[in-house]
Amino acid sequence: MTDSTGRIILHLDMDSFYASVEIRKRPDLAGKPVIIGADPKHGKGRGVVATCSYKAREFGVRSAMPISHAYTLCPHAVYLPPDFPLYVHASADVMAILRIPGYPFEQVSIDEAFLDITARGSYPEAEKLARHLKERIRNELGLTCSVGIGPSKLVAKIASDFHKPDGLTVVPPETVTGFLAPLPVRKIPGIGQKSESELSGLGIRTIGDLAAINVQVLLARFGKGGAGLQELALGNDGGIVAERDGPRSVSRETTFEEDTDDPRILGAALDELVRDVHRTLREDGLRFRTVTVKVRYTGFVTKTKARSVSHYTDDIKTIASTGRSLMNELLVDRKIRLVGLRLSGFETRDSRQRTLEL
Ligand code: TTP
Ligand code: CA
Repeated sequence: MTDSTGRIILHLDMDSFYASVEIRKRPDLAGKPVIIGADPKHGKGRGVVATCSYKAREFGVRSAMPISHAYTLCPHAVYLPPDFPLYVHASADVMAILRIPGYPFEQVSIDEAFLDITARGSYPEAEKLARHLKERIRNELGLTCSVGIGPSKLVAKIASDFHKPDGLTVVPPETVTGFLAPLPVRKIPGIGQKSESELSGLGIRTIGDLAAINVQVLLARFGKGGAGLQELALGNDGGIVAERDGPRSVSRETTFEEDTDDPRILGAALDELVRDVHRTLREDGLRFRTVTVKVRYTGFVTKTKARSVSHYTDDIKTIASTGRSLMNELLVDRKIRLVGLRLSGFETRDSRQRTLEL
């Protein structure tokens, strides 16, 4: 693990991204509950919420919630289908503002990026830059974002989430421990529901609890990973900010109108996902090694299975046959609500270069 002393990392995350981009297009929606996702069909809709405006969040609506549930919480919201090309375009505009010569940059998702701004020299100077970036995004793009600044990617990311929307949270090194201590362990990226309940079983609820516990307890419970967990609680993730070589995965999923175990419907749905991910793969000039199939059964239990092929490829037949066989392995005596397909393990430019040189 590298020493994070002396680094200044900025993390920027757009506020209610898809919803904000839609509201920018239709200013009459400002201040209203706006929900982006599947068609709610008056409460009978079957897909999920992609995101929603902060007004809709006041009603309890959240990303990934079934759209039917969102409808019961907020029937009078404005429901819009996602317009991905519009969001990709808006994302590119944001990232163009963040790519500043001299500062290492890393886009993490459609609406999030890190900048290593150590070269600013001090936290007050870093804060000035953050204000400047927020202003440019507001004035030039008509969008708001939340920014966190800290000595590691981890602290910066937790800080950007601390005040949302339109927040700015600066956590200089000497304040890291105090900042993290009261937060629930769930705030650490990578700690999900499962780890949270395991930690809770050890009496660990806050990041401060996790930082303070005897590391032997963590080692006994989590093996070698236990020490890493405690490092995270201290704000050290060792990660550097480095531009990634394109997207890390391409995925699509589809929710059925009615839960089904009909092999023809399942097969046709998978075929369509295969064509869809393959098109994106070709458009982006990517070659993959790993195929993952996700199946959500009646009752929302979700399982995934992944398989890697021996060579990088962009062959549609490989996607189709690997996808089919993974889906067959996931078929049990239960109806299926959703099928998803993901390609990952993309060839980097470096490895492509090496292949060409051989
Ligand atoms: P997030 O940054 O997680 O959420 P957000 O930008 O909508 O809201 P916040 O202000 O809390 O950051 O995700 C970015 C976009 O990714 C989001 O606008 C829509 C999409 N998304 C989904 O499609 N499904 C999901 O489950 C999540 C979490 C996000
Ligand atoms: Ca966001």
